[in-house]
Amino acid sequence: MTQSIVVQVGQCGNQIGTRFWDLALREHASTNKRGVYDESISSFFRNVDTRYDDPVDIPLGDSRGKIKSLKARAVLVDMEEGVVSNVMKGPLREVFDYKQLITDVSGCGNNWAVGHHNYGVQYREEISDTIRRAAEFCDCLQCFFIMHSMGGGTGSGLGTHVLRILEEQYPDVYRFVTAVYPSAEDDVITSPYNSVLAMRQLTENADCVLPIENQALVEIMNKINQAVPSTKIGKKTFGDVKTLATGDGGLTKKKDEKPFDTMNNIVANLLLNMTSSARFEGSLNVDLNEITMNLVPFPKLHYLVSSQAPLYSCADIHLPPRRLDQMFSDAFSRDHQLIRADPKHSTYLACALMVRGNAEVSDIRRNIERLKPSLKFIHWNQEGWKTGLCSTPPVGQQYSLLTLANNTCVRHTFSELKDRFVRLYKRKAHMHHYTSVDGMEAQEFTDSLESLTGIISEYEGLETNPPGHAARLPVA
Ligand SMILES: Nc1nc2c(ncn2[C@@H]2O[C@H](COP(=O)(O)OP(=O)(O)OP(=O)(O)O)[C@@H](O)[C@H]2O)c(=O)[nH]1
Ligand SMILES: [Mg+2]
Repeated sequence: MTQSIVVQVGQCGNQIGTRFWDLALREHASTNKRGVYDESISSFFRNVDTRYDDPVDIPLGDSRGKIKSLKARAVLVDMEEGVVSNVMKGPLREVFDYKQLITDVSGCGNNWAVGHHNYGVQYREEISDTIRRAAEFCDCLQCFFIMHSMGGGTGSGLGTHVLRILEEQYPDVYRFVTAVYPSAEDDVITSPYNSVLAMRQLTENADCVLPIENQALVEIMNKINQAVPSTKIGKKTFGDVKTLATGDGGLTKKKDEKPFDTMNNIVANLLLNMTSSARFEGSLNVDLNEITMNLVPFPKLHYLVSSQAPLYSCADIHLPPRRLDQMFSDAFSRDHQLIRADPKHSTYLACALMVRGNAEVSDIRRNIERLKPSLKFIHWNQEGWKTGLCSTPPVGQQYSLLTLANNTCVRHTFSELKDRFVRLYKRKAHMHHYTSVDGMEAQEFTDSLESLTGIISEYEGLETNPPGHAARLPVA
């Protein structure tokens, strides 16, 4: 079994990370009833119980005291103290030890350059050492999962500096990035700069990026709330409703929930589903390295659009039934995507279907055949499907589906971001905050814009090349 390390950077990265660890513990607690430290748990947790072969205490239900013997394979970085110190005061405090934390006091003030250049240089060694310590606890380190937002300063700036450190020091370990893109109404005025500067680094140094738009998360949440009104859940009008946005059964209780938690639970579920075959046995496992191998045909075009279904599940007859086939149809619809885009109207370069729970390979094949006529695959990869089946379903559900698509629709999200960047950049507004930072060159703005424009036009080129015409090959 291989292991992965999560590096969570900045407010958003740490808040999403916390939801991931909480829900991952919930999953292991529900499947590993005897509380034995096994290979499944070892992929993301290490055992600090010195009686190695004895059962360890996995935090089941309310027995919070028992968490002490498991530590997350995580590194928490934030240049403000608030979020990380809240984590260390909260119900998950025992999952991390202080040697895994790197914090400062002042934050990066929503400035990519401060995170990337100032703190990047200042904390480089400490970050390398902390990651090395986490890596030394692994027998076979396969992946890093880096989580951060694009719009602020720490996650986008220092997060992408961490990515460079990983690229230099662990060139053979896969780097998956979960990147939260700001919505147009974001309260960070400089978020287009931070996002575009960070994107150049993601394009250059990541193996695979899962872009997520906050606006898409809000829309998914609204859809869930419409279908499953929370007041009714409170009054127990419905049976045991499970939605992607609730974290019931985790260590965090309702009263401790933070504003972003419901949105972050959706992202945490994406990561749980993506890593399920690394964490559980399955009949048709998709190894994490197979994701990049199968879904990334050109090195820089490694942005994967994700979607999940069902958004909620409930045995109650008052809710529309969500049959297995419906789950496949839903996952391809616009309103299940984690970015605001419609993959059905664009071109697939490849697509992974990662199913968990009570389903057969034949169910997957049948649905591929059924959906195929409504989807446009690039002419040189008409059979570009990768399928996985993990027999362990998410907690409380019969089955779930995660799709990861390399689809040209992602260019619309990037074009919107580019427009917002250009609006500021053509007036050089706010630029002095960046260029006054040691190590930051004005040239980085032009280079980053050029890099983004390149990605957009490569995806565009693949969409407009009709079959039979020699495709303009993306630059490697
Ligand atoms: N989905 C989600 N988005 C978040 C969360 N926290 C912040 N954001 C978004 O992230 C962007 C701001 O980035 P932060 O992560 O707060 O910034 P940071 O990385 O801590 O950087 P600085 O505070 O500038 O040093 C905005 O677009 C916020 O809407 C979160 O927990 N979940
Ligand atoms: Mg912050």
